[in-house]
Amino acid sequence: KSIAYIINDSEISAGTRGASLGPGAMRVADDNSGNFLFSKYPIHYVQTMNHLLDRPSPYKYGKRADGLATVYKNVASVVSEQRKKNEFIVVVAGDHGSAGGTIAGLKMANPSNRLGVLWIDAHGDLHTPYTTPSGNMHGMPLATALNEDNLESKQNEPDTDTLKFWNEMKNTGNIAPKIEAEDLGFIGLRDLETPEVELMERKGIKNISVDELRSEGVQKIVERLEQKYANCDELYISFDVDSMDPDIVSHGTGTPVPKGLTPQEASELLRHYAGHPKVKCIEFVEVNPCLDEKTNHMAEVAYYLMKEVVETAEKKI
Ligand code: DIR
Ligand code: MN
Ligand code: MN
Ligand code: MN
Repeated sequence: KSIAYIINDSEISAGTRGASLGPGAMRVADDNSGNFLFSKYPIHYVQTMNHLLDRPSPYKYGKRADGLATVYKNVASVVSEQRKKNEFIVVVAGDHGSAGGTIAGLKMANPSNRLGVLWIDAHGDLHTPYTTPSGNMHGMPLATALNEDNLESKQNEPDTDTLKFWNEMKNTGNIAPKIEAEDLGFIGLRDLETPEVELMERKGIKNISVDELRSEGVQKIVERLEQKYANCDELYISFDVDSMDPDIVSHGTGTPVPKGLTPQEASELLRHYAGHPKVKCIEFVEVNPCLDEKTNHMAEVAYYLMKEVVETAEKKI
């Protein structure tokens, strides 16, 4: 039992280009630091569909849904294979859209495991083609995991092709849903649209705000979450770097939102979960070096967090 890196340069589901360069920028940070952490364990690559970015997508309410359905299958199969070997998995991906495929892969490896998800993000990523304000599918991965259309908050009339691919994503691995709403937790949300808020209210899904985390302290928060995930067999942590404060991490991400976590708060959280016996996979997404106001700074911060995760996980494997 060891550690497996999964690198997934997919960026077909963000509204701004450049997130496919995030994993590479983190490898540059590794190289510059002299740690060569990426050479320490095997890297498994996910086949992207990034060539679809070279033309406009015909799917208005789920842009490049055709490609993302394929990416879901690709990432799910790589994740599932490593998870079956009981490796501790570190996923470094482009935009967040493919994370629904990561969740599918974990569930496919152990279908009888009750899987919990902790989503650290400025955004809820709970949209569906029926509710999306942008058509960008990085706003939708959690709805695929929950097998949720959110018709109760319907805003759009998606076409049948979009819905065909959407249904494929929800059914990746022929398991739907992958997770239950009660096993989903959020930290850091501060940019939600009404359909997401309504879905969270209907399902009782809660967010721990940046202020709450700061006033209570990370240790209190993780104790609270311990009870929430008590009945889960396995836990997946998805870390969107836009959870962090853009002023501190030099806006190096596609959809920055003010007043986020400090890198120190992120570090405390991630180190806790990297050492947690139920956590089998941690994912880093949405580093965009094209947008960084300070050369490669976000990638360096994300790389440092990943390094702490790897070094902490090494003690438990
Ligand atoms: C917004 C932004 N909720 C959307 N979502 C982002 O377009 O669906 N997710 N940035 O990461
Ligand atoms: Mn996200
Ligand atoms: Mn986000
Ligand atoms: Mn917004």
